[in-house]
Amino acid sequence: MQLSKKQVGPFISKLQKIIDKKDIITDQNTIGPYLIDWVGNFHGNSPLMITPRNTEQISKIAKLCSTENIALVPQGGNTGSVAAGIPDGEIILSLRKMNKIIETNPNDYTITVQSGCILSEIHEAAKNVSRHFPLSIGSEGSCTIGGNISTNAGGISVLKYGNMRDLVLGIEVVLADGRVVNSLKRLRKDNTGYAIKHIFMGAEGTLGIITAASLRLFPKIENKVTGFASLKDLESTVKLLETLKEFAGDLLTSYELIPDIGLHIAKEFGDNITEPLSKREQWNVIVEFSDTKNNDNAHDIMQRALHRAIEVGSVIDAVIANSISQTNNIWKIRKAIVEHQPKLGGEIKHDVSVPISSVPEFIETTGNKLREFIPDVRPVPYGHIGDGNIHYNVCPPVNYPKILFDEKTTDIREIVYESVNSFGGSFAAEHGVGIIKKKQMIKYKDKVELEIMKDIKSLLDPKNIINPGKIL
Ligand code: 2HG
Ligand code: ZN
Repeated sequence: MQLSKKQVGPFISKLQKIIDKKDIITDQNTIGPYLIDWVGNFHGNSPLMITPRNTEQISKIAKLCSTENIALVPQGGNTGSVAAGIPDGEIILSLRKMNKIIETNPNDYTITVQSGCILSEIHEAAKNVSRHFPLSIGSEGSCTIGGNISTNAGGISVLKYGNMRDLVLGIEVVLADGRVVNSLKRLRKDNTGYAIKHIFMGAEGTLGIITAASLRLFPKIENKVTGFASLKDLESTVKLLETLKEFAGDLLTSYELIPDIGLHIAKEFGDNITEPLSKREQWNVIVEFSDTKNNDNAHDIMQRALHRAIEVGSVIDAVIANSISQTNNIWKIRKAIVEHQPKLGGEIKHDVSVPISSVPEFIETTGNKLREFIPDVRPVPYGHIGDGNIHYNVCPPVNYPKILFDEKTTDIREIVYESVNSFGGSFAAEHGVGIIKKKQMIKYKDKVELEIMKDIKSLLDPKNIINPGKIL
């Protein structure tokens, strides 16, 4: 399955009949960065990286690998956090050079792209035709759309626009035997049996290599309004969300939880961040409205909604940014938490979701259980509370020995995931399963669903050559 040292040379000769020499890389220094996942926890190895430029080449490569029984790992921008794109001796098939915008159709509100396109480039291409592509995630400057689709990425706009899955109209995929699923249709309605495209979304590259996709576009956003509110208690996050939905409906795009420890991280380690409110409270949210009209409407509605929330007592204090620098400052807090959290002496990540109304109780209960296990442990639950997806990351108590904390990782994970499960939640909300969460897959995934997944995998990839060892 993996390429032995002896096999590398003859295999390269065969590859050279399909792709250019310069798209075949064996230099370990060049391959190095593609062997480490974004979190830095997982170090893989690979004798070879190839960077094909079109679907036809990928189809021939898959066929060759299938015949020769050689496994490959598709990789996009390598920004994932569950090591789904990291090889363990397999070849890396990088999609980076498949980066063309194939066509934009503003009248149909669609864009068709190759899978190696960087997300922010798709944002720009949409803007250029007065449209909006809404997937918004921290790594948008380097992640690729193929990876976004393969992991069914989420981010800060799911509340309004849905997950990546909801933004894909059509897809082109190369299967393990080299066949190409050509379903790049730009249709919003297509009831022709099973929705095959959906099995490749969230499959983390285990069922085929996504080579292109047709995506939904939306009207261009002309005005964004960002607010920051401190809340009476955790329960009030749900109440404020209700008020905002009632006042603003579809204008509400993001609703992100920021705990006081998040503000502490941002202030302590972030780049010149000012706290938006004069008094730091335990629970806070960032609220964003986006409007297709450039007038005061969104701002006025946010002001009225926040006033109402203060009147009913769910919000203690709030501010609406009135300049770009104030807006940036608020979002810098959010980014600083992601970046600087490990500086609290380590961090154990949990990307989980529970029903929105259960989020407060889930956060409280899980915190209590963790504190029973390690007194003064520091949970940092933050993120996409508007859709029930919390990054329930856990940091050690102040001055706690790192080795001791690392030793407790398995127990901490167990506490968090058991708690998630007891609330009917998911142990993998938006980052996927990869290698990191395979144990939880066996423990928590519905048994029959798991069987069907295995059946689909062996149907589409009987020799187990595409991203073996991931998810299942
Ligand atoms: C985010 O929401 C990312 O910024 C990363 O999903 C979250 O792992 C994390 O802490
Ligand atoms: Zn997230």
